[in-house]
Amino acid sequence: MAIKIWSRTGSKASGKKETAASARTEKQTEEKPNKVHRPAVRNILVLGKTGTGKTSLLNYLYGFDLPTGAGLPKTGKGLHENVITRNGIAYHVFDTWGVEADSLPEWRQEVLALVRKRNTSPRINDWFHAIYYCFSANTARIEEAEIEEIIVPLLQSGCKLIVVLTNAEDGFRKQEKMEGMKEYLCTELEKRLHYDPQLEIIPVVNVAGETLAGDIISRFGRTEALEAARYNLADDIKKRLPAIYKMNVMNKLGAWKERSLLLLANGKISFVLNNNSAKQLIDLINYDLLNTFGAIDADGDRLEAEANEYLLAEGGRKPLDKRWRPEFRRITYVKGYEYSKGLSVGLAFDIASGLLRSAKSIRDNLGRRVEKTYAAIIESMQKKKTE
Ligand SMILES: Nc1nc2c(ncn2[C@@H]2O[C@H](COP(=O)(O)OP(=O)(O)OP(=O)(O)O)[C@@H](O)[C@H]2O)c(=O)[nH]1
Ligand SMILES: [Mg+2]
Repeated sequence: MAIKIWSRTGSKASGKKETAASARTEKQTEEKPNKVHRPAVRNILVLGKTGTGKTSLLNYLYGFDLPTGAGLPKTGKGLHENVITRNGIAYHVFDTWGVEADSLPEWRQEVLALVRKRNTSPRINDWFHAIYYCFSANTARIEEAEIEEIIVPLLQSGCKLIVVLTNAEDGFRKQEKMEGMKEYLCTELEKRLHYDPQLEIIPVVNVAGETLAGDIISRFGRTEALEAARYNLADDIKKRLPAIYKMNVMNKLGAWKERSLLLLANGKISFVLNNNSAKQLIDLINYDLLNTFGAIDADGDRLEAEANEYLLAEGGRKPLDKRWRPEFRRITYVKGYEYSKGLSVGLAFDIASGLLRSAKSIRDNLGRRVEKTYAAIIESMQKKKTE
């Protein structure tokens, strides 16, 4: 089970391996001035029962000044989006309040629908960039329903959760309590999941204070929590981007094929100038194919730029690995030109051999060429993938 438990000093129990190559890229990016813009949007979701320190956690991690504690209006219970702009970043904060164990099943629908909608978006801007689940180490209570209704379904839908144990300041049997919570959580998750969940467990003190004996309690856990969020987001980007890109490639090529076949079915073909009409049609189809390849490339670049905004923001040093779209390396503008040339050469050959005698033969012939080109492009993508 890949549950990473953070120590108070912030080192992970299962340390990250650092290769020479990754160290090199880090160094390179450090030397270069950071030209990448910061992302303008951050979506954050905080879950947990009432009084577990969710709002305090947001204030501590992101420097907000949201009202916490007792005396808050208990109307409007549930999930709320709050937009807070700080240092040019719009934080879309989804905080919850007043949630008790008995309202978990109804809360579950709302949370899961929201997370699924956002995290399947092709724009990184829409995703949740951090999801925290709070338990208080004071009460040390973890309800089975919280695991069953919220944590497990979220993990199953591919989310990464950061479990925060709030109120982690020293206290009567505090360490023992926290160990117990971690153990209970791990055992319960192992029972329900049959793969490694992406989960971090981080002890945090959200508010500074004083013990009864007059000792100062300082806050801690911020660096660890933010680092975990950054690590999770980087992993999501790495895993989701190729699929998003592939879907876009398929959609764009499919649309090109449909447009071309429609053009061939309805395009004007002059009986006097059969061969010229055929050339004109294939030129239009070629031009469209080149544009399609250009658009695919541009979309890939835009996706990469958006990913790097997030990866390089707030102290992140590793840009997206340049090989993030390897199986689609053939799908480039240059390759598109080769395919389009293939269409023209094939046509010239058919004209020379006198194959195109009627409008119908032109339509059929060119239609077959479009289908063949489309199949060849898709096949080349799949071949590259299994190589
Ligand atoms: N000592 C200590 N107090 C904390 C900590 N986190 C939160 N608190 C206090 O616990 C109380 C509840 O915190 P909130 O942040 O309002 O809790 P919440 O989860 O947002 O509660 P609801 O909005 O009602 O769901 C407040 O009085 C906080 O000051 C912590 O880590 N240590
Ligand atoms: Mg709150």
